[in-house]
Amino acid sequence: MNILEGKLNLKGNEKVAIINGRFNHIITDRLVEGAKDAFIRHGGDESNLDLILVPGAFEIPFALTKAVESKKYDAICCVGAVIRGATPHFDYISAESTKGIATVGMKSGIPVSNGVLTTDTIEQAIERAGSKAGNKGAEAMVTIIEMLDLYKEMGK
Ligand code: INI
Repeated sequence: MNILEGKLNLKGNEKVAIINGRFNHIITDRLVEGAKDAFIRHGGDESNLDLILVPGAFEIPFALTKAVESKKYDAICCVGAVIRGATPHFDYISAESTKGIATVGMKSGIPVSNGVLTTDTIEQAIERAGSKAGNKGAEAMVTIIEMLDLYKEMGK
């Protein structure tokens, strides 16, 4: 059986963007740090890493569309933090962000990952931004690194 599975090595010439929804920036700054650290640790060159900042998770799919259209990037990692409040706003923002990233990502032809946290509490977000439950920004970066290599193996 031939197994196709991406490895976690970058060559150093890959152009990658992180798109960060700044809302809840105390959390999202940590996700960006995690993503950047993972990029460099896996062989990426920091000068090939762009950080695109948008106001909140809702705006991520719009910036993602522009970033894909620019054809500047080999892969794009999205991060943000949507934390439940007292109103239904959380449901609208998290649904639109998730759906938008998936829709644009699927049509993009390049690896796109979703590192947007959707949590009930700020404590849950902190746990996922570099403490008890790891760093979802780093995980989202590792995901696009693996997918980049898989696409190569698949003959992209
Ligand atoms: N944006 C977030 O990224 N996280 C949130 O928790 C959040 N809440 O709770 O309101 C949030 N709202 C802003 C939203 O993303 C848009 O920037 C805003 O609606 C303007 O379009």
